[in-house]
Amino acid sequence: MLLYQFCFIAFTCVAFCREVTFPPVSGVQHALGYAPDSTPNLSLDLSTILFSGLATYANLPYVHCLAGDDHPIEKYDIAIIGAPFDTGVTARPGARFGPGGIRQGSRRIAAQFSWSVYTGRNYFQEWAKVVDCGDAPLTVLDNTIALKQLDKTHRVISGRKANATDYAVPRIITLGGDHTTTLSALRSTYDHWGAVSVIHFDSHIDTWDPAVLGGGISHYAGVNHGTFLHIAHEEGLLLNTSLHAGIRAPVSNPKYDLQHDRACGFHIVRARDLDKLGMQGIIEKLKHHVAGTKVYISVDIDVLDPAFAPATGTAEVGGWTTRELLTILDGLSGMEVIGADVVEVAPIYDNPGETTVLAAAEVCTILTLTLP
Ligand SMILES: *[C@@H]1O[C@H](CO)[C@@H](O)[C@H](O)[C@H]1NC(C)=O
Ligand SMILES: *[C@@H]1O[C@H](CO)[C@@H](O)[C@H](O)[C@H]1NC(C)=O
Ligand SMILES: *[C@@H]1O[C@H](CO)[C@@H](O)[C@H](O)[C@H]1NC(C)=O
Ligand SMILES: [Mn+2]
Repeated sequence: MLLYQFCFIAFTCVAFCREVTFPPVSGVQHALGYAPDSTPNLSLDLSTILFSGLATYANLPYVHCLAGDDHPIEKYDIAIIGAPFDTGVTARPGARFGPGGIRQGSRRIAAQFSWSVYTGRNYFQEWAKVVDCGDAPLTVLDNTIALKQLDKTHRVISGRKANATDYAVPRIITLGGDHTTTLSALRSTYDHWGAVSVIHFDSHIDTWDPAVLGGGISHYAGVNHGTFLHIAHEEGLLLNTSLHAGIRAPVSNPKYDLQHDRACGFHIVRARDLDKLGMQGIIEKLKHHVAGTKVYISVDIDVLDPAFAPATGTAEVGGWTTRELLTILDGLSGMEVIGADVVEVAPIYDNPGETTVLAAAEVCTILTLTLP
């Protein structure tokens, strides 16, 4: 009897179950990029699907920018390069995984879907060909060698002919990495463009004299994420029209540190100055201060409050919100920006919602547009 019932149920199911057809996954994803008046192509064409394959920044094409001379590669105008280096950090390590984290945070960003509702512009479809060059190969065991490898990475990537004719050489946006990595970028911009004004978004001044921060231990220890701007000044890479934005971390010696900061060519806009000046006031102050000079924009993600960017090496409370930073960065377009970075992203401290890497990915998108 039992056997009979079982056979009956099995038979009726074969005979009467609905045939459920799920739409092919490629069809659903294709529809994201379709014009409103066309019908999605539900074939199984897998060749043009977004959000799959390996993660490049913003689904941009990967180019092996560090290939040897015998290996011809596509031309580009703006190169994204990861700098997985975090042994110059003075607190929490982990920014060596920053480039991968920022790419993960950018999975939903794509050229075909990037028209800004604020500016009406598409960060990836203007004059420039933007590509992701992957990460620089940096040894994790020797800072001196790693920074020389990063210097050379910048030389090779910026040493090629740009795709567009207006600019002779490509420009670079670095994904850090701790802030020490900005030193290599500034050496490279100096080679092509001379000394620059740095607009340095950070909660810390990062101009500490190596004699104060690390150099008392060894010369080697004096090259770190809190001294790189001192070293850049010493090497003559900076104009005295540089400034910090978002500063709030305490200093170790108010007289010496701040005087020294001015001697390195910096003016300070503090985090709470935003409360008085408003965002437009901050934008005008930054633009006015660097007017007429070539500009490098460096964004330490710790400029944001830890509520918006917990995943960083030296978090400081009382910072700007993500929206405030994005508005200020949008306001900086139109200057002559010759390079940029977003650094100090240490994904291990991020939350399950990926708050920090999402913010860093969006910052990088706007930086792409500030390069005119
Ligand atoms: C749909 O894509 C397939 C594979 O690329 C192509 O052969 C076919 O012509 C496309 N159909 C339409 C209506 O565009
Ligand atoms: C790159 O250069 C080629 C040849 O000049 C041009 O056709 C193409 O539009 C350029 N690409 C971009 C994205 O500017
Ligand atoms: C900045 O440098 C310029 C040119 O070298 C010089 O004329 C000017 O006095 C300097 N300004 C400050 C504040 O040091
Ligand atoms: Mn910093």
